[in-house]
Amino acid sequence: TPRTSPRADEGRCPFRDAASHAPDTAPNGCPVSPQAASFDPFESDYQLDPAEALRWSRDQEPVFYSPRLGYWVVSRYADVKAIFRDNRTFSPSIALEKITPTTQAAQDTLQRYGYAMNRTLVNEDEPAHMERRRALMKSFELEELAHHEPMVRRLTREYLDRLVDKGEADLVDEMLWEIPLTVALHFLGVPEEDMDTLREYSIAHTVNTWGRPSPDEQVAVAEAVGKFWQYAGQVLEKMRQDPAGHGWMKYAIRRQQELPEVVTDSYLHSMMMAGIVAAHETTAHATANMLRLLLENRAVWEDLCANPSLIPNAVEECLRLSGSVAAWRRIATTDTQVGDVAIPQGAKLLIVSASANHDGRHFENPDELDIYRDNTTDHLTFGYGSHQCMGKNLARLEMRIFLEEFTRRLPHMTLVPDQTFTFVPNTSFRGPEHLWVRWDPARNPERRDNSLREQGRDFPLGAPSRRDAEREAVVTRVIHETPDVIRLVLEDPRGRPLPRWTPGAHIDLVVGDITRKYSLCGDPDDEQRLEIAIRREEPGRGGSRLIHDTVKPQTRVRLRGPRNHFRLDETADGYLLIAGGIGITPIIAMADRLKRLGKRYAIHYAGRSRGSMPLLERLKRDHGDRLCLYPADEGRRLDLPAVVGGRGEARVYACGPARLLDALAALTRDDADAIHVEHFSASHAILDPRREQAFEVELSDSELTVPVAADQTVLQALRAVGVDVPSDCEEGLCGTCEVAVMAGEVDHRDKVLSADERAASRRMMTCCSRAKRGKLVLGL
Ligand code: FMN
Repeated sequence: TPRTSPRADEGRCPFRDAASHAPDTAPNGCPVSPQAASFDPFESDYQLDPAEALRWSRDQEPVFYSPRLGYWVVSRYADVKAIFRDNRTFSPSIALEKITPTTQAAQDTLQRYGYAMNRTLVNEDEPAHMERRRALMKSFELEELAHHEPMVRRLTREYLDRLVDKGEADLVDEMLWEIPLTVALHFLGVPEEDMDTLREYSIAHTVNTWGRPSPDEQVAVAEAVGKFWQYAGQVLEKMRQDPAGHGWMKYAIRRQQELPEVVTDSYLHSMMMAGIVAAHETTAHATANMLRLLLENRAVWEDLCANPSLIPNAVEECLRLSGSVAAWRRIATTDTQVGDVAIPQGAKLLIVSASANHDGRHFENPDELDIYRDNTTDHLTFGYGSHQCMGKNLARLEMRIFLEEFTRRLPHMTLVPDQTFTFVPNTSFRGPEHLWVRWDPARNPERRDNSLREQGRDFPLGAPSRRDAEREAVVTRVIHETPDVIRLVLEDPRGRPLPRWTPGAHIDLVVGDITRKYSLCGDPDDEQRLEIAIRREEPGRGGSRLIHDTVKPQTRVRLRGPRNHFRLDETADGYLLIAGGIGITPIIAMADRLKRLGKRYAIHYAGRSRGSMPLLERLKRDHGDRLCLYPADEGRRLDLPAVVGGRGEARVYACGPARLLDALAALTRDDADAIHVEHFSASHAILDPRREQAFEVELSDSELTVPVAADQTVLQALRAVGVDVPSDCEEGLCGTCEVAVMAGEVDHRDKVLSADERAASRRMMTCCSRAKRGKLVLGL
């Protein structure tokens, strides 16, 4: 049950003392901190860089009440995603409400135009939303989107033809608005005319809904919005007379004839207006942000010019780091909780995806542009869950083609230095109003080779696969730690920096056809090299044997990551680190970090014999006074109950064989929050079709029933019907593929959930867990 005011009740409110002088109190009774009181999304900090403007919040107060806005602001990845996922507790009905209340004069103006913007897909509750979404989804499927590709290509070439010999251009004015707008109109089936007027209308719609216009501006904005509304109505009427032919709106008109109570008149009119904006402004902004970011990171730009296959992942990484949709809105339908904070019914929430996308709790090196990042598609720029952006794959298609054409035809393009970027002030949509670039036309590659203009390549539609994000590395050293453990030192083949990482992180090592995870055990701040230690598992699946047998100094390998599912919480005072055998790899990195932070910690390290325990010499050298060793052949056994029983307030981090970790879980059942473990394998998570039964999962939001065959995981079954659930390890170890369980009995096979969480059965890992019997109902 939600608590009424947990922070105040439990003394956890960080501003409680200072707050006795705080002028404001949040609706849950908690005092408002000074930073929260001064937060203003219409000021330039947030406008220039929303993620940076909320860094303090991610670190200190991830959910806060903003008295200036009258909204709760949510800034961390897990919280933003959880809110997106639960569209019943957090209704989207306010998504298009005017964030600045309208003056009477503006209301009168809108009324004169008969403005009646109503429900559209973005601000509609269930069950109506899914019913409509399903009825209208077809045009967004990949096969349908493929029809737009030649047009996007042709338009991009034509616009570039006009520019290439000029040497300087404002890409926003000269290209980045018009192409997405033309594509949007084509997609909708609207005649391609009045482009300038539509651009003006769209900006007015943004300011009207998400901006803070002054009372005078409000009337002018209302005029433009009113005209936009009428325009949308007229176009719709024209289309109704001839609803045959291509285009989403025509399709919707035809669907209305079949499903009149699902696709209503008011709905069509609202969708027409919202669709014109949604389909182009976001893409125009996102492309401008992307080109700016890449040109500011020249080495990355050059990588893309040299290797266009990196483009799909680069687009995704730019959407993460500098997306065009910064924040979205929800309203609480009941008393609830976000993170630790009580949220009363009726509370309005501004969920800032731009901040979530920079959250180091989810993305390693969150502020760095890393086009090899393998979980970059986890970004929340397209939202998440059943309201996720329908046009996301059209946006991807356009952005990839833009980037591919620019890197091929104008690889020498640079940003005009010292330009000031300006933004239309609003909470949610973000892109520079102008983007000036320049280049020397004499150096245009197509002057030497005319065929270059035509050489564009296409990419598969949809999200990039994790394979697109593999980075090349070279093994520079192979060190024999013990008879069956080798330590590898990996470097970038061109001497470029490798990503930094946090203790507990691992990489995926790709050698030939196999991919295996290995924890990083070197120095996290060393950008020149990564280190991993690999134990040869003689009876294993063959991956570690292949690595031991084939990898030598100078061997080229590929890497994905780093990623971290075993994060060290640095806020505690004391730590108990427990490792068995090769499980020392993430633990040594944690010990290094705790030493650097000056924290209290002890390492308990068990193994068969000293000679079989990797990294022992370094541990003795760097952590000798904190180290307790338990080599079994010397008769020294780790007395887990005694060590864990005497931990006091210390946090426990453990990695090692399953029996060690299972014993630890049994000992600490009542304090699961203080125990953090990482398993290296989950043999029971591997599907054995001979022993399994088929069952069904019902998806409560989508009202779909999906059969799961005996030889299929839930994750595979969901993907087969187009339900996109992110995943990583697919062995029940990392927790990425978790979904909410609304009903049914789960046979949990993962290593992520605690005993209590299993018993409660509110969540499950779709990569391995199944139904015990009957059907499962999932919150998807
Ligand atoms: N195995 C190691 O030898 N060293 C490691 O540092 C290591 N780290 C891992 C980190 C994670 C997050 C996971 C899931 C597994 C880790 N493993 C590690 C296990 C390997 O990924 C792999 O399962 C093992 O080498 C056996 O592979 P094989 O059965 O193909 O031989």
